[in-house]
Amino acid sequence: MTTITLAQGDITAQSADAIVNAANSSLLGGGGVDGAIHRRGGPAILEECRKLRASHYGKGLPTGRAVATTAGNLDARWVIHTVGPVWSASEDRSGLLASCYRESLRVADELGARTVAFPAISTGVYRWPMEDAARIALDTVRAARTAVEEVRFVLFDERAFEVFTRELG
Ligand code: AR6
Repeated sequence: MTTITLAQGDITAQSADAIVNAANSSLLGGGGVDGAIHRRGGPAILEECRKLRASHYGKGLPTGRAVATTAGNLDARWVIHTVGPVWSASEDRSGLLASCYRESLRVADELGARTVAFPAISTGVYRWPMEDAARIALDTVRAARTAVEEVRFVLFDERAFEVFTRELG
């Protein structure tokens, strides 16, 4: 039985077995959550990401997939990097957004993580509307078959926190 909890603030200040990063395919860093995780987590994370690029993910991590690295100096054992889809008004990419949550939980299960903190993937630089993103995130986690005991959504601002609170029902 997975419990879904909500928190407001900076995901890099959370304590969890795994913290999920809203990365891009390059795995080499960026802004938003990604920038914050690499800043606070330190260079060990980037070092492992570079190794992944040099081995299994030469072309980068595809959208909707997930892969784990060390969490460096974060208060977690692992960072699970996943690549959300860029929002499109003309194309329905919600399957890819759902896949980010499903694949991240699959990786979490492989690792034996019991608590996982997620940001609202794709709702920043990738412009996904918050209501829709919250619904997809919550529906996907509720439907997932996983041994993860707590899925914690860490929402950066008050509005995102309110939207998730409403959608959680
Ligand atoms: N903790 C929690 N949530 C945060 C934090 C934080 N420290 N910082 C931002 N958010 P984004 P995306 C919220 O842009 O849309 C990067 O450059 C933010 O308000 O981090 O998936 C990557 O390298 C928003 O609600 O991720 C990619 O290129 C949510 O986290 C690209 O951005 C996601 O915003 C990925 O874009």
